[in-house]
Amino acid sequence: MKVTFITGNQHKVKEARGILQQFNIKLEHLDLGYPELQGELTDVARYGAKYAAKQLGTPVIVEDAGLFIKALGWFPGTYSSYVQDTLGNEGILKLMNNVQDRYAEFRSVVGFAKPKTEPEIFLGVVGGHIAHQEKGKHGFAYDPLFIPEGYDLTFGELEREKKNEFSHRKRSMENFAHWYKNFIISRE
Ligand code: ITT
Repeated sequence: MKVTFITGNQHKVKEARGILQQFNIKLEHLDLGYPELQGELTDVARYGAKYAAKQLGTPVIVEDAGLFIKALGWFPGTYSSYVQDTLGNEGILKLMNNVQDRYAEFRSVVGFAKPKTEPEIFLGVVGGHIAHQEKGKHGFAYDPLFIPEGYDLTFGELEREKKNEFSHRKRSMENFAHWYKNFIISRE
């Protein structure tokens, strides 16, 4: 059983492969590029999956993710890519200077589409806190800032296998995998 993952982010591919292999789903990777709307993660994933499936003529998944910080009105949220490339983690830490409520969520939405049907979407969320400084060399982007609930370490300090046990991506990909298995079986 396999599926094609459209993304420009190699870190996501490595994480998703680790997660989906537990469901015996082989992930093929293609950096096709797709127009990313500015909007809700679900809309971006829906549109991206539909667009890529049409272009390729095969079923695909895409995934849109972001870091949502409560005290900042859930910023950077859907602006996570732009903010990572401009303010970066140092900029986020400055915005969080003297902020007591450091609650944040990583959210992930997987979009699955076939060329001729409407897309399906699958959500995953993990709660946690923004650290007072960057920590750790694992993971990517916002990982050194994010301390998942129940832990004293950031995602940046966790090995990929550990992050993969309970991350936002684990949860969205797992939701997708359960659905996909039933979907494939129901067509056999
Ligand atoms: P795509 O090609 O799949 O869109 P992307 O890197 O642009 O890859 P997103 O738009 O989904 O990915 O992510 C928005 C930002 O959040 C971007 O800067 C990512 O690097 C970052 N991000 C996404 N998932 C993350 C994770 O698990 N840990 C840390 N940062 C993450």
